[in-house]
Amino acid sequence: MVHQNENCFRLNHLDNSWDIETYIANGGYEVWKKVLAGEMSPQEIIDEVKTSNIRGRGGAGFPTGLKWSFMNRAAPGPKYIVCNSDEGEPGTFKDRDILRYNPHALVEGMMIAGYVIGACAGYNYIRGEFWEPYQRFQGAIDQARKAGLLGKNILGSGYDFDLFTHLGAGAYICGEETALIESLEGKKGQPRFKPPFPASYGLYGKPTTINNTETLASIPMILAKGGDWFCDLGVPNAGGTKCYSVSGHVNNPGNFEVRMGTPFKDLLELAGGIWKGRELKAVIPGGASTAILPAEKAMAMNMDYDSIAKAGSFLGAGSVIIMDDQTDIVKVMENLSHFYWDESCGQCTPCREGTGWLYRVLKRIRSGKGRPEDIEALKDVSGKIMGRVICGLGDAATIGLTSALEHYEHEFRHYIDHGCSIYDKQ
Ligand code: L3W
Ligand code: SF4
Repeated sequence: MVHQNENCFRLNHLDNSWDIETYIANGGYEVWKKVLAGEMSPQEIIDEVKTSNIRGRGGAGFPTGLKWSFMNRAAPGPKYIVCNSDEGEPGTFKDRDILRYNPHALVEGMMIAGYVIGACAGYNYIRGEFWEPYQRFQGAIDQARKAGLLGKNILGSGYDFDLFTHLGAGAYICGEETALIESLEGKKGQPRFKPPFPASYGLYGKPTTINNTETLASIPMILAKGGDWFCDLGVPNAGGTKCYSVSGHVNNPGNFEVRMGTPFKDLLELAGGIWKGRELKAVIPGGASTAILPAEKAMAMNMDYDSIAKAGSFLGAGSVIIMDDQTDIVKVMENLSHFYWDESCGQCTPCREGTGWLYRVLKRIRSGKGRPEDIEALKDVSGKIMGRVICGLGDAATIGLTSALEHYEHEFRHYIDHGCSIYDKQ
C-alpha cells in the first residue's frame, strides 16, 4: 500500500481546509504557540529540522537545517525569511495546491523559520498567474493577524513579526532565488553572482533565508511530530514525504504526496497509468530542467534523490512528466528549447545567444529542413552553455536536450534523413 497525504496535503480532503478554524482544529499553530512560550529554542528547532533530514523542495535539495544554521540570529540589523512560491518550472504545480489547500501550514512554517533566524519580516513571492492561491495565502495571513498570531507583540510574547505577499509578473527566471530577491526589491529580475549566497547578502543586502513553499509548509508537522518521525518516512539520504506533480500521458494527472523513496511504478499507478492503453516511452522525473529517462530506467527507479541520480537524472522539484510510446521526442525538445530561449534573462552571452541557437536548429530539424551537421551543432552549442553561465537556467536549457540526444539520437537523425518524425507515414 502506498501511504499518501501525511504532511502538506493532510487536510486537503476537508471542507474549507484553508480556513484557520479547520487548521486549528487539526493541531495548527500549536507549535508556534510553544515557540513563542519559549518551550523550543531556535537551536533546538534547527537541530530538530536537521534530524528530520528534510532537503529543499524547490529543486536543488539543499539540507534545510544546514541552510538555517548559516544565519547568525544574534547579529545586529534586519534579517529576512523569504518563501519561493514562484512555481514556474514546466511540469511543476505542487506549491500551487499547498497555497490553495493548506496556506496556514506555510504561514506557520514561515513564522517559525523567521523566529529561528531572527527575522523582522517575511515575504512570500507568489507566481503572478496564481490568483486563487494568492488569495488563499493572503486570506490566511489576514486570519492569523486577526487571531493575534502575527504582528506586534504576538500573543503577549513581546515578539514582533509580520508577513507580506508579493505577486510576480510572469518571468520564470524570478524563481531563481537571487533574481527573486532583485524582483522583490523592485528591480528587473536578473540572477546575481553566487557567492555571496543570500545567507550573507540577500534581500536589501541583508542576511536572508530563502526556502521553497513545500519546505516551509513541512516545518510545523516536523516540529509537532518530531524530526525522527519525518526522517523515518523517507530514505537515508532524504527524509519525509514529497509532493509530486504528475502530468502528461496519464489517465489521472495531478499532485500526489507520497513518501520519499516510493517506487516510480507506484506513483505511475496512482496517476492512473498510461492513457489510451499505450505503453510508457520516457519520463522527465524532476521538471523540464532534469534529464529525460527511457521507460526501462524509470520503471526500475524509486522517487528519491539517489535512486533517480543512479538512473541518470535528478529529483528536482518533483515534477514528473510522462510520455507515451507515440511521443515525438524531437517535438518535445523543440518545445522546451523555445521555453528556455523565451525565458532567458539575457545577461550571459552563452545563455542569451545559445538558447536561441538551440531553438532555431531544433525548429529547422522539425520543419524537415535539418542538415546532417545539425546534431553536432546542438551538442557543440550545449557544451558552450553548460557551466559558463551565471544561473541554472542556462545549464537547464542543455540538460534535457543532451539526455534526449543520448537516448533518442536516432529520432533526430530520422527527421534529418526523411524530413519527418519516426511516427509519420512516409
Ligand atoms: C550558503 C553555501 N548557502 C548553496 C544555498 C543556495 C540555495 C540552495 C541551493 O537552484 C535548482 C536548479 C534548477 N552557503 C551555499 C548556500 N546554498 N551553497 O542552497 O543552491 P543551488 O545553487 O544548488 O540551487 P538553486 O540556485 O536554488 C535550484 C532546479 O532546481 N529545478 C527546478 C526548479 C524549479 C522550481 C519551481 O518551479 N518551483 O523551483 C529542477 O531541477 O534547475 O538547479 O538556496 O543559496 N555555501
Ligand atoms: Fe540570465 Fe541565462 Fe545567465 Fe541565468 S544563465 S543569468 S537566465 S542569461
